[in-house]
Amino acid sequence: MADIVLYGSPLSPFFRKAEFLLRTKGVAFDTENVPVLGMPDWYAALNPGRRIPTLRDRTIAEEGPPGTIPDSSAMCAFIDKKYLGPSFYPEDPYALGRALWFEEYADTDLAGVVGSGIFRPIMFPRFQGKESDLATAKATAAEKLPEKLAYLDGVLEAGPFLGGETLTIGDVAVASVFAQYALVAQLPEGFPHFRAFYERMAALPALAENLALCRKMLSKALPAPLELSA
Ligand SMILES: N[C@@H](CCC(=O)N[C@@H](CS)C(=O)NCC(=O)O)C(=O)O
Repeated sequence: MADIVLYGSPLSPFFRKAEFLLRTKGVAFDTENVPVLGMPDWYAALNPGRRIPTLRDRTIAEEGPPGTIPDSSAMCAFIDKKYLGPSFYPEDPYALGRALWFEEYADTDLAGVVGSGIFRPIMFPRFQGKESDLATAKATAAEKLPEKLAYLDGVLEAGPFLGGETLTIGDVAVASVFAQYALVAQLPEGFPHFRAFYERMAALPALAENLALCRKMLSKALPAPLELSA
């Protein structure tokens, strides 16, 4: 049994972000499946907002709320401080502030568009054997996504990562959230710096392993990513 448990689903971008840090640092962890649709009642005691993921450190407590951290940003900071290996939080104050800004931007602005506006309308009906709400997904892709990608593309003109030369928590968060789009839709035209960034991140084993599992989990409901610009 590993010291760390991640409750949630690999399909959650926030779970994916924490998983990326654990995998990169070589930390063994167990997962306990808590789906976003149909969360069990016991889970509310661990995560008062009833959101996934939640992390447990079994060295602190093996059950109940003690030992748990019910937010991905909080658990990533915990993982980074507790375990050796590459740090995702720059020492330099400005670089740290920028890294946390990109994490926040990913988890709120980008996740709102990509998760609520594209992944959910495509996948949630399919999980229940219904048709995707393609009209919502296409409208979001056409009207809301370009502004977000244009911003990130502009930042990435200056270097391979959002903060320049070094990979930070901001890059992990943006790639983890954008993966929600890439899992269900073909990559949009344009935004060459962002596209190169995403493809570089998606090739890293810590993300590639998650994506392979997610594709397998989605394959029955969605055999191939959709073309949203048609
Ligand atoms: N700030 C939280 C956000 C977590 C979150 O919103 N998770 C989504 C799934 S990806 C969720 O559980 N939503 C609950 C729902 O839609 O009912 C974190 O970073 O962990």
